[in-house]
Amino acid sequence: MKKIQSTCNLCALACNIDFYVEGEKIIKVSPTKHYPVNKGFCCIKGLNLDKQQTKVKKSIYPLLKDENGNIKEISWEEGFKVFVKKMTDIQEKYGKESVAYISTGQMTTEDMAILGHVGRNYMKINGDGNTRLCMATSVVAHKQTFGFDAPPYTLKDAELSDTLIFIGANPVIAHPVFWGRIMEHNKDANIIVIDPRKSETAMMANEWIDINPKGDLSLLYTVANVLIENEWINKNYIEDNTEGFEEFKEHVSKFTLDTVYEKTGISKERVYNLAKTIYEGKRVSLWWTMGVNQSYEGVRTAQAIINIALMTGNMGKPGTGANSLTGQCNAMGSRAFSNTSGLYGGGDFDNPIRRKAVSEALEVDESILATKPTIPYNAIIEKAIAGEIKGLWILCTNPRHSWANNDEFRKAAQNLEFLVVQDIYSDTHTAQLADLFLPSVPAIKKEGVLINTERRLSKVNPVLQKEEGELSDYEIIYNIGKHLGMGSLLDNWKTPRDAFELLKKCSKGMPCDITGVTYELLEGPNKEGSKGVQWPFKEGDIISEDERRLYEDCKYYTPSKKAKFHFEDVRENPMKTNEEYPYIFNSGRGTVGQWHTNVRTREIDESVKIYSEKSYMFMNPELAKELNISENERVKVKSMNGVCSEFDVKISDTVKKDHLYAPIHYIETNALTPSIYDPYSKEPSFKTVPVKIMKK
Ligand SMILES: Nc1nc2c(c(=O)[nH]1)N[C@H]1C(S)=C(S)[C@@H](COP(=O)(O)OP(=O)(O)OC[C@H]3O[C@@H](n4cnc5c(=O)[nH]c(N)nc54)[C@H](O)[C@@H]3O)O[C@H]1N2
Ligand SMILES: Nc1nc2c(c(=O)[nH]1)N[C@H]1C(S)=C(S)[C@@H](COP(=O)(O)OP(=O)(O)OC[C@H]3O[C@@H](n4cnc5c(=O)[nH]c(N)nc54)[C@H](O)[C@@H]3O)O[C@H]1N2
Ligand code: SF4
Ligand SMILES: [Mo]
Repeated sequence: MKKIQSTCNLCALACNIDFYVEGEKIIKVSPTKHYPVNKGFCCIKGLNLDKQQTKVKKSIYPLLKDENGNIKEISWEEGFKVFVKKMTDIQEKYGKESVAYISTGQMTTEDMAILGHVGRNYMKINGDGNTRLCMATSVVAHKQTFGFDAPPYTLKDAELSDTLIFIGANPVIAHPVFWGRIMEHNKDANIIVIDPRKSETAMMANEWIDINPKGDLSLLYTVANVLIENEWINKNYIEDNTEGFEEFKEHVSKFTLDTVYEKTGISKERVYNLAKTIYEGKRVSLWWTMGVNQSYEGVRTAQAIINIALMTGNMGKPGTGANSLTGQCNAMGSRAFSNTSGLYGGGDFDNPIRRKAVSEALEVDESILATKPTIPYNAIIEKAIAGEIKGLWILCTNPRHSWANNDEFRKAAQNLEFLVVQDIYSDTHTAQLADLFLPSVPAIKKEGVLINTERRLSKVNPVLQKEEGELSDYEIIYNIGKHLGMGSLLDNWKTPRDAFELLKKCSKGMPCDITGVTYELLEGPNKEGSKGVQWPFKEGDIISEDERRLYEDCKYYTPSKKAKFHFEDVRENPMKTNEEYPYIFNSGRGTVGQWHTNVRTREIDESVKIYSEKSYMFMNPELAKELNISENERVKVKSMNGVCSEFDVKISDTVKKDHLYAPIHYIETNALTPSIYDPYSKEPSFKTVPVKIMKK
């Protein structure tokens, strides 16, 4: 029996799992004991990583839809030819940018890199990721404030904090192993949760701050003002390591305790106490996720969190930080190495120094490199609806379900001349719309690197061998490149290992320098096995500690080396409740055992047994009484975007009287969410939708 250590490719913790394999059968799955992230624990999703393509029928060969809608299996060779013919015909007829792709934070770094090379560099097309729905806000916030998309923390910081503040984050459900570490190693910490809903994490916390939806920016500015007025700030840190504080101080002076209740629903005493708690904490860490990022003012809200950490000196020290938790296993890989919003390794497409460095690393002429950032996800969908984009390639994401106002994706697909979906399942809502379906093997048969939420690189190793005819994402994309005629442009890209070596070279001298990381290091240099490696890790660096944080030297990546305070006036919610649409519909993760569009997790028996088959939403008992709605009654919910969806009602006091909460794992949820985005990050404002309820 062989033991193969690999990485869970679901959530952003990227736990390591040991697979015991006999022949071509996985006999046992157990969380890796020595791996610093999960130390012998994992959640039900990781434990069932072997259950992919087991219950649900898999395809090995491409599927092509003919004019009559009939689907037939074709050979790979034919599949590549059809792809290339259709996409190049469209480009010739309507221009290069009439084709685009949408990818993911769930493929390996090497997959994303070669996709960026084929799509962005060679085809000269736009290509965004589902990370736009998720981390785009944090990316922009980090870039503007720190000068680079570099989150400061290591996960251990949560164990070392005496005060942990979670803002719009529900790690009990979304990052369960991380939460487990806090419960095991930091029981006495003061844990505060800011969430309009009594989430599972709020239930476990010392204090639940039951904020009005999107009251966060007003709350955070008021807290900042109280900290300043009481001189509860770290003047030395501010002076030495930041810029823009005086302007920020002036800005927040308008946010007084007298008006905070009406803006946030939190009393002035509680807001004062929150500021005092931050002041009194010795090691304060602030953690945020989608309750912050998915907002029409997400970037400024994320920066308001960072500002509090900066002004109190809670940065770069154990147990501190303004810490954005990522969602998908490789969101960090896509951020630094996908060639979508910046060059490989970071840096703008128009930065001549970076262009030279990257073209030398890739051994290509500078003219090959993409010249501008991609247009964002929403623009790709809008252009498809408008008929400007005619060919679309979707990889490892399920937008017919997960995109905001998701019927818009159906409309977009309808208008396309050619939709290609590359997935491990051919029956997803998106794959069902495809003209050409390209089946990839799941990660259990793939090789590559994932970068987790604390910037830790770890390796996905093939636990099972591919069957005859099966291809990995890397091989599919590589072959498309070959059939497109890339020729010698693919010479340095033959395998994932080749791609990784190129990315290392591109990262040289950048904040995310990984020149010292090798596949061998990630496979485990000693008997114990791999512990992963956090970036930066330069050539010649040695691993002395399992956990490393950034900004310990107080040097940021801006030209002045100082972090910059960013702030702005609080915006009105572009979609406010009114008499006709009086309730706020919130959405997010439902259970630990369900993953996003529930494509992969439907294969986990233990999870299927406990979750509801039908879409449901939580409703407060008082509202249920007022509307005369009983438990499990199916009701219609209509949103301001004009769409109607149905949900079973689960009566629960975890939601406030005029709020509703629905898990995202059902396609009904995103039928209701609006096409509203943060102006800087273009991340959808998923979480607050005015709706009305109609009895059936
Ligand atoms: N089991 C499971 N785990 C997952 C995933 C999954 O699908 N299933 N997905 C992964 C991914 S990709 C991601 S991005 C993460 C997401 O992880 P989280 O962001 O922690 O999860 P969500 O449930 O989307 O949202 C968190 C909380 O934001 C709150 N919220 C809504 N509006 C507001 C607001 O205005 N202000 C504040 N302060 N809070 C608000 C919601 O009530 C919710 O409790 O989870 C990852 N982990
Ligand atoms: N209302 C609302 N909507 C949301 C959110 C919310 O909080 N509220 N959250 C948003 C967030 S944060 C996210 S990240 C998105 C997630 O949304 P999606 O990315 O659409 O969700 P997934 O179900 O993870 O889809 C991944 C797809 O990739 C396939 N896949 C898995 N492994 C592989 C592989 O190795 N190769 C290939 N080619 N395919 C593979 C799976 O079968 C699945 O079809 O949803 C967003 N939508
Ligand atoms: S906590 Fe996340 S990374 Fe760990 S096993 Fe569960 S889904 Fe996988
Ligand atoms: Mo996400």
